[in-house]
Amino acid sequence: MTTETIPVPDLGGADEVEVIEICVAVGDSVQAEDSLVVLESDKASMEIPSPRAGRITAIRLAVGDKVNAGDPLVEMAPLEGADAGEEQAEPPAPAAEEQAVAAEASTEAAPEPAPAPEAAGEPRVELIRVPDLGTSDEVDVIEVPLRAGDTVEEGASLVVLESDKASMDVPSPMAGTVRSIKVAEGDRVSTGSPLLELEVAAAAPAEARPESEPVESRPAPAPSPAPAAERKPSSFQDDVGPASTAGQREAAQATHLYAGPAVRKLAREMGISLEQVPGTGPKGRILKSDVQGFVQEVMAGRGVLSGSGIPAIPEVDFARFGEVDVEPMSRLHKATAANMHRSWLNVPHVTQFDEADVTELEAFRTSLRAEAEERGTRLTPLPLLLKACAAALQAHPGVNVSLTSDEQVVRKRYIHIGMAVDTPAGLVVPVIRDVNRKSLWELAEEVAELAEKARQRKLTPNDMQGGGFTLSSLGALGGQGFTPIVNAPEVAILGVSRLAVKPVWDGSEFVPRKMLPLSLSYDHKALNGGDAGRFLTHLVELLGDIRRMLL
Ligand code: CAO
Repeated sequence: MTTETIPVPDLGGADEVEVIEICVAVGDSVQAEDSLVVLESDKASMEIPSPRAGRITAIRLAVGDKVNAGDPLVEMAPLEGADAGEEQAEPPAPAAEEQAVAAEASTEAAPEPAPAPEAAGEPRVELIRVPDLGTSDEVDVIEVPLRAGDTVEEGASLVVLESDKASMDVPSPMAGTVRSIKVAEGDRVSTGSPLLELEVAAAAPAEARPESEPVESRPAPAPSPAPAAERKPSSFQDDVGPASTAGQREAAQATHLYAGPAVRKLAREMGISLEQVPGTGPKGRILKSDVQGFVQEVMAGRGVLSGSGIPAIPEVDFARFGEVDVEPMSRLHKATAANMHRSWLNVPHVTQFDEADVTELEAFRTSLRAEAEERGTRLTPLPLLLKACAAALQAHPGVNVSLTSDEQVVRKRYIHIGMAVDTPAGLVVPVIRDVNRKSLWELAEEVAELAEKARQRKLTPNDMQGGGFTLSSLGALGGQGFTPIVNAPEVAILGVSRLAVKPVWDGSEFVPRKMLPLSLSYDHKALNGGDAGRFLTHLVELLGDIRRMLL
């Protein structure tokens, strides 16, 4: 079997052009004109079509390589059998300039030879035309970033043109001020079409050229190397991200992600997936300003969170609907919001509900009221709940764990429980250590002490670290149940709502019982429903009969 090396074609003078996508794999059968790779300079990107049909036997470059004309691209063997039947007549090799990946120098728009200045030192107006596109086809104007009066540097993008195969920035051949713009987005232009008039300072280098001397004509860029009709219609290459497999490309194409090469390059440099960036250009095209705006939103903490792909909530001018007061969020509010959001996005939450019959527990607690007063403390349900949670965690150590990013399970031998405290400044979660080793009175004192410290904003970072489980009691406020957010990296949190006297069937009659609503939210990455269910059922049993804590 004879194989042939297919080289990188003439790139119109561009060198060191980056490979951004390889469209074929070893073993693939390709037809003439099928795309082999996509190359991209800072000004244009372009599919390199196969010059003939064949089967790929080796790929000689990789994504990220910088290549030059003549570098080996792929090895190809002739097609055999049925595949060979599909082979079409070999198309004429595209002209060198038709295959060009535009380099900055080679894509310069062509200025009209200038009329003689009326007086030395006066500015002159250059009519800038579409440069040689290497094809007689018309291409779309997809972006006109300038307005009359804008100043441009030499090399700045004047317009972005796009064919069905590629898009390219047309850089300005010289510095100047835009006098008028001759095209609009959506227009179709071809080589030589007027683009804009540029007022050029008298001292501009172009003026030094003899009037009759045409602007140097370099090998032309080719947004459309061959008439569209001759090419396979599937590709819209420049408008999809550099996906590496056919499946990814199809998926990307399905999303109709429109962006020019400079925009894609900018996004890549900033580590942004264009799929996250809402496009404001025609057909939803993503503009440079969209990428920049997106970065600003993220930096300001308003935009999409890292890689989540969640579209940002649009900013609303609430004052349009009535009087409003606006004040900055406090640091605590911001920290709580960030923690909640992080946990909400990272933790697959499940919440399980139950009710504990705390009739006896409440009777016991009430019986201790006088003693509590003597001790100068208050015995709310919370210390008893802490005690019961500690016993349940001891019996179900799988709930007292954290997962690490390198897929380890950290089992904690200590039982430290966080307690959500509602303060005027916001929510804080001080941690009570070694709950299992402390008496009810010690816990009651510590709860009161930490709650007071929290309200006076005197908690230290150390007071709020090291928890393995959290208790969030809204019982004093009311409510029948809620779904607390796991305080990651912990994996479970117990929500406690207001106890209510309810009729409970005891087997022969309904009896009034004090029922305490509980909701256990857990991280389904760490716990399964069975683990969480066993833990909550055990906790309900302990609260129903605190003598069981002695077992
Ligand atoms: N059902 C009925 N009454 C309850 C109750 C419940 N589940 N839990 C507490 N109570 C009662 C207490 O017994 C107390 O009554 P007495 O004054 O008659 O003793 C009263 O409600 C007030 O209790 P408290 O709130 O002062 O004390 P606590 O120990 O129950 O809670 C603390 C302490 C710090 C946890 C609590 O004040 C608090 O800040 N809770 C809010 C937690 C929170 O915001 N969670 C949500 C976080 S996620 O957004």
